[in-house]
Amino acid sequence: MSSNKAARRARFDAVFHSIRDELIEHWRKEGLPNEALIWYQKNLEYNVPGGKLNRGMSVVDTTEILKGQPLTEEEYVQAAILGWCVELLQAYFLVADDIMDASITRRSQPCWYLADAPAVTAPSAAPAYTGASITSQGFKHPAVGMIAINDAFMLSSAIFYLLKSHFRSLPCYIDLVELFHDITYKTEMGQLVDLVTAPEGVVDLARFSLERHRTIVIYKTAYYSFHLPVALAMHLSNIPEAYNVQVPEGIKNIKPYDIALSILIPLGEYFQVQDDFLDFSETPEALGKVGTDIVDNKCSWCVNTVMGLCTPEQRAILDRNYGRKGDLEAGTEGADTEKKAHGQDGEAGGLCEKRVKELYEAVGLRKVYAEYEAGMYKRLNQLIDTIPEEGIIVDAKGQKVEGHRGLKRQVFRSFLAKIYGRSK
Ligand code: DMA
Ligand code: MG
Ligand code: MG
Ligand code: MG
Repeated sequence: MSSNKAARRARFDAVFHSIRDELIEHWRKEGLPNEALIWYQKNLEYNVPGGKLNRGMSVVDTTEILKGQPLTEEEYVQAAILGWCVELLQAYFLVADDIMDASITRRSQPCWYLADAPAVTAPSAAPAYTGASITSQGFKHPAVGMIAINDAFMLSSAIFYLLKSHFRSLPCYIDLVELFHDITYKTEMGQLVDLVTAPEGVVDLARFSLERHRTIVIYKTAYYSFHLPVALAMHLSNIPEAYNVQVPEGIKNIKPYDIALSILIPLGEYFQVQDDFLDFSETPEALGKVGTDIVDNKCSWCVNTVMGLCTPEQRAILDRNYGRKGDLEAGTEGADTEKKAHGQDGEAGGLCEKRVKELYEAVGLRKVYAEYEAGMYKRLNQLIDTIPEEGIIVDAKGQKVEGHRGLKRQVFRSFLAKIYGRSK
């Protein structure tokens, strides 16, 4: 990490610490018991700050690009709080997603539902809450387990608490609240389509298609990962619903939120195709999570693409081995291979998964992916080139309107640069 990047991250992290303390302080004022405070703090610390933070920091970056000059301290903190709200939303989805996908690790640590429960049950060991970080007590605790379901809800509810406490007096408050509600709903729709397309134990590749894949990834990933951070920054920057902008051909009336959406959705689609490909191609060490898509019978970009490339013989191998734990051909599929399929040693699957991966290699999926990525990069850049570089708002006569900010091309360029060619 460059020192500039590390400094930006440290500044962003500092805002997390202050909102964490604010949330815990609220619980303390509610008079809740110490065990609950300790549990909630660990939930926040374990699930919210440990990722790449691309989504959260994009709110800050976008706000800065739209302003065209450094943010004041107050503007920075506002954008960073919204950024952490996006990270809280992401944490909420991931805690639930890992339970539903039967995942093992996330961000190089056990998934929250499998993690050691905070030390709140052993009275002599439970430390008094001091506001400091919780450190390991050096003994084995029971796992968090299904309390993780309520923990996920609380990560989501924290967003609305923070919006109210920091933004209630701003004109954009209701836009921010509605945006979080609408995008949450859309993401949940996507998660449902993802899950019903991949029923456990009912393997039927005929129900998959790249069209179904597209619906899944737009809803489960693109809206919250790409549209949400940019739309939040646009509302915070008081960008209106529609305005005139000077383009080389004259004056054009634009709808900035619709235009942003038209680029951010394909960007998000591309991002989830990367996630699907990395699930197959990367090691758990490099990725920080064990890939589960093949064993989980997921309608992934990989399986859909391979279905379009393989011979009837290869298709039969796929039909026999996709979505299965253990080794079907040796007759060991089922409950006793469960552990092997989702083992604790970082090994994701059994022989069925291995055969599917060999097939992916045999049809040259890596090369097809590289071509897809190059093509998508080109297409996205062409789309981005249609946005005015400066986006200066003008009236019907072409006179600059002061006090408002317009959309800028650099918002999208910077997003694409963050994800192009990623391997994590
Ligand atoms: C994740 O899809 C989508 C949401 C809304 C969390 P996924 O299951 O492919 O994600 P991951 O590979 O990170 O488990
Ligand atoms: Mg998952
Ligand atoms: Mg999932
Ligand atoms: Mg995935």
